[in-house]
Amino acid sequence: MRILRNIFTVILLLFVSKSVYAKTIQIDFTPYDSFSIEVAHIDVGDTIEWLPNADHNVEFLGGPNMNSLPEKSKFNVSHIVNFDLPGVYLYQCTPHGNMGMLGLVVVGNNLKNLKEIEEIELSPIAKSVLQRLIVEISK
Ligand SMILES: [Cu+2]
Repeated sequence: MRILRNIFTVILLLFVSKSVYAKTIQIDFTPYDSFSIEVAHIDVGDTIEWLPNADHNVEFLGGPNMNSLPEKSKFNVSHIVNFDLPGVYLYQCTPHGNMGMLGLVVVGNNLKNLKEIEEIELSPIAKSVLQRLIVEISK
């Protein structure tokens, strides 16, 4: 019986510690029409909160599951997304995406869909910003 209880305790601890260690990071907007963190590295299960802003928002263009991307944010409302799928996510600010206001989220250090992310159609300026951010991933 004691061994059963010990096993149960270990399972419980694993479960609790997973939720305790899940982090939330905040991303803000800079005065230069960019995201305060352009390449965010997070663990599976972590959450990102984009702070409310009147001029900028968050619109996902790609992720590990292209059929189910996080929803687009509204202006002036804090936007909270929990990332359960490992892989790379690309997002833009809707009004400033063409001028390269982009961000990447790398979940679980997993780059399996990076090729698909690189192939997403963007304006020429946004494309060069994306190339710069991809270089930053490996730094
Ligand atoms: Cu913007």
